[in-house]
Amino acid sequence: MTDWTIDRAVTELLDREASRRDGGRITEQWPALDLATAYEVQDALLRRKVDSGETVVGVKLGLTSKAKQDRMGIDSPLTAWLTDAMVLPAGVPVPAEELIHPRVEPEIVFVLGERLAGPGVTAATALSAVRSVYAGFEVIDSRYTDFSFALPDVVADNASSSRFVLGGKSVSPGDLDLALEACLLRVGGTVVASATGAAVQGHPAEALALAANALGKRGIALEPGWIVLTGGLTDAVFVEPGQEVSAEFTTLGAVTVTGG
Ligand code: 0L1
Ligand code: MG
Repeated sequence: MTDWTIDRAVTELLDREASRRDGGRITEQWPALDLATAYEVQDALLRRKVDSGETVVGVKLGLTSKAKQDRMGIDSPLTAWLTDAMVLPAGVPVPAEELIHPRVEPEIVFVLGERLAGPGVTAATALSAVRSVYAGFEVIDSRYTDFSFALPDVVADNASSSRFVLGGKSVSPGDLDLALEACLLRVGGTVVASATGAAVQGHPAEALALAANALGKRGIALEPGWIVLTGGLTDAVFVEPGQEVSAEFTTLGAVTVTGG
């Protein structure tokens, strides 16, 4: 018999976020926390954020690339929520004083022009719903010590979501080959990693289809105007105070974040 509930898990994770405190895996204390229940925790956590004034602006995928899956030791992609409070305006440093142990990762980002509802969404239908494509950085900040978690833990924790920033250039999806779109990740001017869009499920539109179909199973559609982060192309990197981390894409241009 456990005294853990969905409500208690939400309270614990939100308290860790607010007090900048990491902690152990919830699954250590609540081994019966399965994936379906973890998504219920994630949705309940979103409801608390919405009740406190935040607005849903889209969804993110996580663990869609081998680089991320190998680093985290989990080979299943996942979905989570994006809210307006997670938007980091271009040029604003990562707010380290509000976060626990932020890392940043480059991503290909979609903005939808049309509604997308699974099941049965293919990469081709998914791409036809995309209005524009951006380069982006996600700032992740796990509420677990050392980013150490099992799949239900990270799903419950809204996939380590914290902030995200979009590059300044909007590209129509028909104007680039997203599988071949290359990204160079630089920390303080030194290239530390590189990838192409194919790193994300073979093509970022496959990731978008995956999100539409996974959310469709829960009766949720992706709405026009929503932002979709398709998942880290490379492993995430720490960003030191004052340090610049940039991702330079072939067609999408460059996006930069600075450590706060
Ligand atoms: O984009 C991503 O793959 C983020 C995954 C979230 C889990 C994590 O790396 O903390
Ligand atoms: Mg990410």
